[in-house]
Amino acid sequence: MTDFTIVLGTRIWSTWSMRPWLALRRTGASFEEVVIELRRPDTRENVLAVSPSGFVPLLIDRRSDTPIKVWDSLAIAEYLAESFPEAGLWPSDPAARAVARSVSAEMHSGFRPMRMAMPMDLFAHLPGQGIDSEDVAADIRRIDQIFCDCRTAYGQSGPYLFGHFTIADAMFAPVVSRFRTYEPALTGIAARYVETMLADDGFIAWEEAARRAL
Ligand SMILES: N[C@@H](CCC(=O)N[C@@H](CS)C(=O)NCC(=O)O)C(=O)O
Repeated sequence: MTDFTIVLGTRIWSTWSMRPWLALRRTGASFEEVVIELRRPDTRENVLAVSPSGFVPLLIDRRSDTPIKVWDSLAIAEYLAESFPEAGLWPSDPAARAVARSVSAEMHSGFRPMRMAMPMDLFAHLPGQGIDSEDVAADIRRIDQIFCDCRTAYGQSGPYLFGHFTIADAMFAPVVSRFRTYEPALTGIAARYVETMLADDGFIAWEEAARRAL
């Protein structure tokens, strides 16, 4: 048995599972996965059997005698950053780190209109659909601004939001998938960042696993 198990929801839909999975993969730790199929009659029962919140993702850390359970995507990402400081899951510069935490929290708690109107469906291609209200358009504009601001201010050392891959990239990865599916108009810097994430090893590995499960 490996030190870590991550419990995920169906890969094509589960944005909240994708985020900490990408962060966990970046740590280089070996881990097992349990996938609970969403949108089934027994989903709730199956999730509640392992997760106290009734939601996935959930991380189980068995490195000590008493396994530690961590639930909620951002809490898992924070736990991994603390457990694997060498993975650089947050930027080392305090100012950059503060912004990375802020945009990650903004993603975690916000963009509800966009999330509702443009659900992640990993392999779907629905250009123009979902972008049906000013609230959705405002969310897209704000995300475009985040991508541009982070890339411009902090992204000089590499292609990710803060140069190297951080939790902020993991938090926005499902948005990148949505942007590929629904094709909203983006500014140049944001569009290039989307291309970077679509070519990311972890993103591709997530897609390959999702495809195998179809
Ligand atoms: N705030 C939570 C949200 C988790 C969440 O909504 N997970 C969904 C799957 S993506 C879930 O577990 N749904 C349970 C169900 O469908 O019964 C997080 O960030 O992890």
